[in-house]
Amino acid sequence: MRSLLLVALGLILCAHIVAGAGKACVAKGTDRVLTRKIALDGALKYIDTNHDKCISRTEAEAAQKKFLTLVERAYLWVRGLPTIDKAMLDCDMNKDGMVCKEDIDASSKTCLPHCKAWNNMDTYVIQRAIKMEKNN
Ligand SMILES: [Ca+2]
Ligand SMILES: [Ca+2]
Repeated sequence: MRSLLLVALGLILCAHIVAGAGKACVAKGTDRVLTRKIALDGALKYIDTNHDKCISRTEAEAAQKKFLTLVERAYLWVRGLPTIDKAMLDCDMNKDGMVCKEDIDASSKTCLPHCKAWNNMDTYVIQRAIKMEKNN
């Protein structure tokens, strides 16, 4: 019964996404609700290593090395999928080389704009960081 309710919740959330009315979805393979804010808060928590509330290019590059395997990085490169250059272009709205709160607030249409992007941030950064924390 509980799983039926969760499936129903997921379908309702997905319908809202499709309709463009909602700003949440379900994390892939789970029953967790995922939003852009959750994905970006996680990114800040685990990528902003000097805790200045901004993500620099250096921090983004370090996160890519820390959280993605060599094979995953090669796959992104070969497939031409979003790179750090593209992420900075999409997210650093004032072009100062850092992604800070004001950039995040102003970039909802370009920086992690949809569920798939939130899921990628959740899967490849947040959940891996949580797992690394548990293993330490
Ligand atoms: Ca930082
Ligand atoms: Ca900026």
